[in-house]
Amino acid sequence: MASVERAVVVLVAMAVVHLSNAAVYKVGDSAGWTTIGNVDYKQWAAPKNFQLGDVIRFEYNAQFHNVMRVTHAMYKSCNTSKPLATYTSGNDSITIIARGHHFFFCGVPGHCQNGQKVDINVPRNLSTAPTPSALVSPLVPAATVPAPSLNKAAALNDLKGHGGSAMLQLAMTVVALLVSASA
Ligand SMILES: *[C@@H]1O[C@H](CO)[C@@H](O)[C@H](O)[C@H]1NC(C)=O
Ligand SMILES: *[C@@H]1O[C@H](CO)[C@@H](O)[C@H](O)[C@H]1NC(C)=O
Ligand SMILES: *[C@@H]1O[C@H](CO)[C@@H](O)[C@H](O)[C@H]1NC(C)=O
Ligand SMILES: [Cu+2]
Repeated sequence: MASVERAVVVLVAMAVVHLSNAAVYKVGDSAGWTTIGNVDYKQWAAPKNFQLGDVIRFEYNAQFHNVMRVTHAMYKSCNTSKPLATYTSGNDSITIIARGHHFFFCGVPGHCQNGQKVDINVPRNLSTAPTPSALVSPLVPAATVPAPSLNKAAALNDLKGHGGSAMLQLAMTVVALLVSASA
């Protein structure tokens, strides 16, 4: 039974990778994750259109740096006392599986204060599909659309407009359920 569940998890994970059109972003580009050269990570992140399933890669010398995922409050105050997660490999790939802000900094004393911190934001709103009416109107005449159908239409838009992020969320939910069921 457990092996069947594991097989399903693997299949769903493969589907997620296939559907998500995931991009890989190396933080700081060629500079990497460092305090040398005063890399402006806010400026690095600003123009990026992060999506669910994208991979954020931190490359750094593990003798001098690390990566901590933290809350917004800890991020603002560079508080390293209780990170949500800590990465120390020197080449850490983190897949973004939830919308909203994901805050990271280097936990080595002084480095966050020196600007070694980055906020990866996947916007929560879904209103970015390019031509929603063109996609929806052939399915249901606008005048007769009741409220529940609007939700379905929005989900459909999300699917078409964002490379399957609705499917991605569904798959993630299935994975979470299976993992908790087998734990
Ligand atoms: C850092 O965060 C911890 C845990 O949230 C908190 O107890 C502590 O007071 C914070 N320290 C500072 C200096 O803000
Ligand atoms: C980091 O890992 C990725 C694969 O996850 C690899 O392509 C890349 O070359 C690695 N970088 C270094 C500096 O080892
Ligand atoms: C929704 O997304 C659009 C396009 O990315 C953005 O311009 C807008 O500010 C967002 N609205 C909210 C409330 O986040
Ligand atoms: Cu550092």
